[in-house]
Amino acid sequence: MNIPKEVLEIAENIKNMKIRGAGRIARSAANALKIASEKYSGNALEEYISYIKAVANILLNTRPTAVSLPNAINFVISRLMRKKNYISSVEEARSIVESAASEFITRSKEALKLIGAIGARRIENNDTILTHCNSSAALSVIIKAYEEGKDIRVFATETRPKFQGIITAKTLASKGIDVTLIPDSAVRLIMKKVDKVIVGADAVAANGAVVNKIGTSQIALAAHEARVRVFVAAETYKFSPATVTGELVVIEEREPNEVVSKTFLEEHPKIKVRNPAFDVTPADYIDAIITEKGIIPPQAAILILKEEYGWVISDYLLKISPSEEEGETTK
Ligand code: RI2
Repeated sequence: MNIPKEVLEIAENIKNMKIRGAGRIARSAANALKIASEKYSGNALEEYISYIKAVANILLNTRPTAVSLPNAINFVISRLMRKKNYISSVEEARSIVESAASEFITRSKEALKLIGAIGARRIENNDTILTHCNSSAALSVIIKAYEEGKDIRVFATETRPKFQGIITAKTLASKGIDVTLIPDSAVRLIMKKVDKVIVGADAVAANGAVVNKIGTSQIALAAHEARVRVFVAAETYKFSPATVTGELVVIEEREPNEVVSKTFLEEHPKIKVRNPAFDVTPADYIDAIITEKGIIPPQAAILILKEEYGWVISDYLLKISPSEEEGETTK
């Protein structure tokens, strides 16, 4: 069964960052599964399941860091696999996949709104906020606070090398919010004027560490030094169940030509260029994580993981320490 071209296009656009932002990546992946399911033309159940799993694998291999991507795919695939023994037709399987994908997309959009409403309560009149990169979750908080009538100012970092901060600045300006774009290197100087830092997340680990756009940890360090509070806005599907068993989040390293031109690289073959896309901010430098379920201290990330992914975590734990009973059955 061929993979539909629309699905391959979504995968390619996630890879080349035409589709970007952890939440949007997750919704696009769910949508790609839905499209793949709708376009399946066969009528063999086992073949349909292998086809959907193949599509899931293509999507999983696009970008490694944002855990929202595997969580979104798991949300859909796990529903299919749990009911696998009770369904007998492709039609039933398709309806499970397609409704799970739609449910994920709806929940994700609702989560963004809730984060805005919950997070905005922490913004005070006259606050000056600093944000980094382009996070829909962080923007939801800032925009909601403004819509509630709070007089706020925002500093948006450019976010080299891909300048997503420009999207943030344009979005805020279009809403009428007072926004100033600054180079990433100006953060420590500007921090003196900042009341709160609000950023998004690509992954939240079980120990409360936050993986977000490269530069976030430097910002958190500067905020810590200046006693400025740091808030992370993140939907619960950005929490990483694999980290419960000590797995580390893979930090994506992108092409050097995002940092300097291809010509520069050719002309200076002795200059090495690195382009890590994310960094890790330890829980100690984060005051709170704003989720759609409420605001938590980063140290409580494990509670969210237990609540949202209890069953996934037990699967991981079983894999690393098979029970005696299981050990015997594999002999
Ligand atoms: P939302 C982005 O990654 C940024 O790191 C941003 O903070 C994070 O995803 C979360 O974005 P990239 O795709 O889901 O630009 O809040 O590499 O929109």
